[in-house]
Formats: sequence, C-alpha cells, structure tokens
Amino acid sequence: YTPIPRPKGYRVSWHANPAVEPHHFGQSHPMKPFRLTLTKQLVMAYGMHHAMDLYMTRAATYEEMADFHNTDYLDFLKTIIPSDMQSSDQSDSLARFNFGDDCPVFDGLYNYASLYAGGTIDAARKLCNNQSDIAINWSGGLHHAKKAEASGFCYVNDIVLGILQLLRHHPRVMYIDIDVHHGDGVEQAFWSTDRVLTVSFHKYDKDNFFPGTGALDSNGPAHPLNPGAHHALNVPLNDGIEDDDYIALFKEIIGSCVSTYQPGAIVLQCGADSLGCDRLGCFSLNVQAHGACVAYTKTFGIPLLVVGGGGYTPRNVSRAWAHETSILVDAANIIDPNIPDAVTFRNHFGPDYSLFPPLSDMRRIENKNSRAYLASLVRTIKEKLRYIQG
Ligand code: TV7
Ligand code: CA
Ligand code: ZN
Repeated sequence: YTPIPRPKGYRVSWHANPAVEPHHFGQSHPMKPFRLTLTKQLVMAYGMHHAMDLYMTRAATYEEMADFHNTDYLDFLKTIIPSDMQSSDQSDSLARFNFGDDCPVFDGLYNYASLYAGGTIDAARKLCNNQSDIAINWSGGLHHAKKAEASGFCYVNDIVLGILQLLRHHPRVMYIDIDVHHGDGVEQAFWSTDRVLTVSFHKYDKDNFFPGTGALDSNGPAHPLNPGAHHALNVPLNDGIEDDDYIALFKEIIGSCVSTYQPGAIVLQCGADSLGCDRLGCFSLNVQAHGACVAYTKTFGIPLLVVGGGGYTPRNVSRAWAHETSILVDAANIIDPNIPDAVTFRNHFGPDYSLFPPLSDMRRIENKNSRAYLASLVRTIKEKLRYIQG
C-alpha cells in the first residue's frame, strides 16, 4: 500500500485496544467484537493508520465509570462470572441488572466493558486538550446501557462518559445517533439538562422493535422546571429507508440543529446496523449513504468524537467504518474501492471484494417511508427547535 498522508489543517486520533477484539458474547449472539478486527485490517491495508495519531487505550477505572454508573451495578459487573448465570443465589441480581440472553455474562466481561469505555473517555479528553480535532473509537457507541442496568448488548455507557468529559470544557454538546436502534441510554442520561442535545434516527415500532422508545413526540420530561425539556429529538423511521431520502433527512435535521444549538463539540454514534443487509436492521442504506452522514457532520468543523455502535454483518460493518475513517482523514477519494489484495481475512469480502457492494439491492425491503411522511418529520422537528436556544 501507499501510506495515506495526514489531512491538512486538522488532526485525527484513533483510539483502540486490541484486547477488546477477542471477547465472545456466546454462540449465536449477534454482537461480534471480531468486526473491530476486520475494520482495523481494512484501515491498515489502505495505509490509513499513517494519517492519524494512534493511541492504545487503557481500561476506564472504576471511579471513571462511577461518573455515571451506580457502584452497586459496577460491583456486580466486576465480580460476576459466567458460571453465575446458572446459579440461583445470583438470579435476583442478574434480573435486577437486566442480564440474560441480550446481555450475557461472558469471560472477561468487565475487562471488555472497561476497555471500550476507556477508549471513548481518552478520545474525549484528547478533544478537550486540543490534541485532536476528530477522535475515533470504533469499539464504543454502546448507547443502551443505563445507570444501573445493562441493556441491548451494552454494559457501560461509554458515550455518556465521553460526553461528561466534553461538558467539562464545552457549554453545549450535541449527540447524533445513526444506529438503527433508538439511543435511549444517552437520551435518558441527559434529559434533565439543556447542555446536551440528543438526536437519534432509528426504526420505531413501539411493540415490535427494540427498545420501543424514541417516538417523534418523546422529547424528555416536559416539566416547566426541567431545563432539559425539548433537548431530546427523535426521528422515528419505518422499514426500508433508502440512500437519498436518508441523506436529505439527515442534512435537513442536523443542519438545523447545529445552527440553532451551536454546540462546542459533537459526538456521532455510527451504528452500522442501519446498513442494508444487516442481520438485525431493516433499512436499505449503502455504505456511501451511511458515510455521507459522517462527511456532512465533519463539514461543521466542530470538535468531533466518532464512536461505533451496532452492526451485525461484520463484513459490512468493517466496510462502513473503514470508509468513514477514510472520510475523516480526507482520503475517501484516493483509496481504491477494490479491497486490497494484502488485507488479512480478505475472504470475508468476497465474491465482490468491493468496499461498496450494492447492499440496497441484495435484500430488497419495501420502503415504508413515504416522501410525505419524511417531509412531516422535518416540519415537526423544525417546530420543536423553536424551543431551543444556542
Ligand atoms: C447497540 N434484537 C444494540 C441492539 C440491541 C438489540 C435484540 C436480539 C438477539 C439476541 C440474541 C440472539 C438475537 C437474532 C435481536 C426483546 C427481546 C428479544 C433475546 C434472544 N439473537 C445496538 C436488542 C434486541 C441473544 N432485544 O443498538 C443471544 O436476534 O428485542 C430484544 C428483546 C428479549 C430477549 N431476546 C430477544 O445495536 C449496540 N436481541 C441470539 C443469541
Ligand atoms: Ca439511532
Ligand atoms: Zn443498533
């Protein structure tokens, strides 16, 4: 490969620890940390690691995680071992903290959770210290974890911990979430403050799609004394949304939010389960459209923390995150759309060996989002923005 040069005029930092990658949620569980290995292999095969400052992240400390999480919960997370899943004297705690099929106890769980959280905290601190302009942690983005509860494959809410770091330096932080699921944990953590504006795009079907929250008119407790009222925005979508509609919707909504709220930093959760062909998702986006949201967010020139999230078809998750890394280092138009011969695990990318396979055509899903519906979403959200001040 030829090394990708550093971008001109700004710095990008990459935060990772390879010790996250070998963790296993268990047989048949959709969450596969191996997608991080694949992503890193692609990024390196393209020579993009030369364009960034690379940081090996450390595990978040117990005290750092206690900035958000209850110590009861952290104590449990720290001591629980896989054989406790069957033990009757742990069944109350397991139920209380919402462990089970979605959030199993696996070997090295505390290590896994504290490592991905450490990456996001470190990334946020680099932005605060002005040592980076765009900081990336693809192992983070676990947006469902609650103060005292695991949820939806998430144990520690690294995003909340990263935002808490950013709030030490910035009066206002904006959170954008393009995972196909609602970013409920982040929304809930900040819904009593006007210092964080959360915006999640997701599939919404109250009774049939996890987590069942994130309706258009769910904007945080509307108590007159709650400063956080109106500072949670939700963009509920139906199955099958396609590239051009999604990009237009994202630009309209995010453009209005940024110009109204004027955040000092942005956190972008890039869950790749919003791609077409995802094992759990139901949208029809191609890698380019997912990337277009990242590219648009970058145009504001505001300090940017980029995290991963969901994504259950590892070959496509790694395609999207490698492409998005290339966008962030300003190399999207110089890298070869054909996956390099030298990439480790290249067999995962066959038979096309392309960074941009036609995901939207490979599993047709009827688009249940009419133009009229999308236009009404934009109109309603712009009305909601009238309550918000920058
Ligand atoms: C951020 N969907 C996380 C998204 C979390 C989604 C769910 C599964 C699932 C779990 C498995 C499994 C699965 C094929 C899919 C109501 C239930 C139904 C557990 C079987 N296969 C993110 C969470 C969601 C676990 N949960 O946003 C082990 O699908 O819908 C639910 C809840 C109860 C529990 N059962 C599923 O992307 C990272 N879970 C196979 C084995
Ligand atoms: Ca989302
Ligand atoms: Zn998801």
